[in-house]
Amino acid sequence: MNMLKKLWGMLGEVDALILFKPENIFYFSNFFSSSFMYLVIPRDGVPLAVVSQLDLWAAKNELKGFSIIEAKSQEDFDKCFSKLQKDLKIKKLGFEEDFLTVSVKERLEKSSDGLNFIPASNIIKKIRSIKSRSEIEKIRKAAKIADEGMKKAIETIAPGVREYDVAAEAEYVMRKRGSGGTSFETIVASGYRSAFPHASTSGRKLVKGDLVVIDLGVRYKNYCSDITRTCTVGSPNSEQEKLFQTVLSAQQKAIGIIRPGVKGNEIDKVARELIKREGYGDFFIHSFGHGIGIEVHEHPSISSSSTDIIDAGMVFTAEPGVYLPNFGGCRIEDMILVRKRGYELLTSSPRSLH
Ligand SMILES: [Mn+2]
Repeated sequence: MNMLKKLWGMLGEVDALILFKPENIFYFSNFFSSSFMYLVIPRDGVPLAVVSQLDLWAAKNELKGFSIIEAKSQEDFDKCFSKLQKDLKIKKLGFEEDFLTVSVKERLEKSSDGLNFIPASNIIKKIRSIKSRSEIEKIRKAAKIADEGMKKAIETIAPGVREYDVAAEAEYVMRKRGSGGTSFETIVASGYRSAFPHASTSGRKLVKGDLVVIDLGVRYKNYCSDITRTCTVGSPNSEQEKLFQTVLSAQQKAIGIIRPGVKGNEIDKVARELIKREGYGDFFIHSFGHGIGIEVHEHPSISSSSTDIIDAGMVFTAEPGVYLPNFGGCRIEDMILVRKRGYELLTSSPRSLH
């Protein structure tokens, strides 16, 4: 496994890695479980999965290349770890410092002897941020399904239609196209509510002249998509047009500089400066974008403080937004795949207000 080679190259002296986070387990094993389990991946030798009875048959069928150990109780999980530490002579254990709860860490400490815990989360994040060809195909499909949902959402917009009608129509179409569920709660935010960057979807009825922000995404084979469009109900007025053109130019100009070697904060800065010049500087209150993959938000970060270095194979969103209280908001979000020379857009819904 290519990613394991990368992992050991970056993990230094670590003897083994223990993983509890479902998304990390999936990345290294192709097995997704929401119930408690862990993987122990030794630097040398066969990796192991300790699973509950609930996951036993699924794991035996799907967890290729792993030794499967069943644990029947919490004590069992701990005893297994104790035995593995001895058998594999683990002295330095890589672990997920950004995920493990205090109580699980205490259990590991209790059931082990002379063990050093080495933080490994940042290394795993970096490895996961460079997508393989097969991951890119799944993300591409997730993005296509989201495009179809967006098309339906925009078609549904009309005076008198409720926000959750729009969300329901989009989600139905996406399910029919193979979505495994939404990657986050679909946002349809209209009128004054469009100025809330993380608005939920309500029963508000659309009114002629409203700005409507639609933000949606799906999971396809455990990979996420995320896209946002902003529309008006009926024709836009000149202020709405100016707001929209500013956000769109900021997005396009910033996307234009994407290539390997650029830093997250350099991309963010291009969009932020353009928005500031147009007088909306105080109202772009979130980062320009975020990595996306097995999780809807992952490495890298495209924000004003991010020194993450962009590289080929990364997938992230480009989503500037401006939110004017009592007027409305506008966000435009697309998914970008970084190529050796430049980038490719994975989402393709038309960008227009009406
Ligand atoms: Mn997003």
